[in-house]
Amino acid sequence: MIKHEQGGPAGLFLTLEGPDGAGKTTQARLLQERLQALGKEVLLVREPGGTAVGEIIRGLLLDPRYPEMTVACEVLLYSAARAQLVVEQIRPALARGAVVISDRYWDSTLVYQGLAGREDLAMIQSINFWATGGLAPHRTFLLDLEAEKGLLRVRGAKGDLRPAGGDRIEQRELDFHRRVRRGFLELASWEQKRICVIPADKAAPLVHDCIWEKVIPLLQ
Ligand code: Z5A
Repeated sequence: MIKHEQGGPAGLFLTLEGPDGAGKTTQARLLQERLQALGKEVLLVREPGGTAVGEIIRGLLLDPRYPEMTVACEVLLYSAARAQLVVEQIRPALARGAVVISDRYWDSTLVYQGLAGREDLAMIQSINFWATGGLAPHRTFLLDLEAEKGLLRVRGAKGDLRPAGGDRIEQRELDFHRRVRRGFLELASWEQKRICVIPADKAAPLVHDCIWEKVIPLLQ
């Protein structure tokens, strides 16, 4: 795995990862509220996006009009948005001593484009190391949920798992989303110290409790 500098100088860098619909955005907000209630400065960002340049790249990446986009092109665009986010938002916040919560980070590229997308993993690691200056999260919470359940959450309760509608990535086949789930678990097995696997198939407040239990020691 990437050899990296961890978390930056003063703050705490946390990331949330997992398949589509695992509840990352919900958990990021709950964690932000809990930390703010303790008086912590919290920066919540999402990937791709979080900067003016990054939001434009996000629009391009998710646009269903470009089904021809290659996986290599995706790697470069996600990493470009990340490079901008790290310099503009994440590093300054960490330097102030803030807690940074990122809704997805480089593990998503390693999994969606590498392990599930079958693009060169070592190359993705090198590009990301370069793009971020080697800035790794202190802790990553992997929300683990079966692909079918996550897609049902995202696509509504109609029980329809067919890849119609949704953004360019949501439209991919169920088999791809199953590889995403397996890919995240594989990554977690390689980096057990950094990546905590959180079962996400329970009510949101219960999932939050599991995450919070692991955050408390990091605040001390
Ligand atoms: N992508 C990539 O390929 N490579 C990369 O490097 C990066 C990203 C950074 C980002 O789109 C897409 O880009 C993503 C991966 C790819 N793939 N897709 N599509 P996005 O940001 O729009 O989507 P996302 O990050 O996958 O988020 P999401 O699918 O919208 O879901 P989520 O953030 O994990 O979940 P949520 O928004 O919190 O909740 C989804 C629904 O489930 C919502 O109705 C909630 O109320 C409900 N929910 C949440 N928690 C629960 C629990 N515990 N129980 C029941 N229902 C729940």
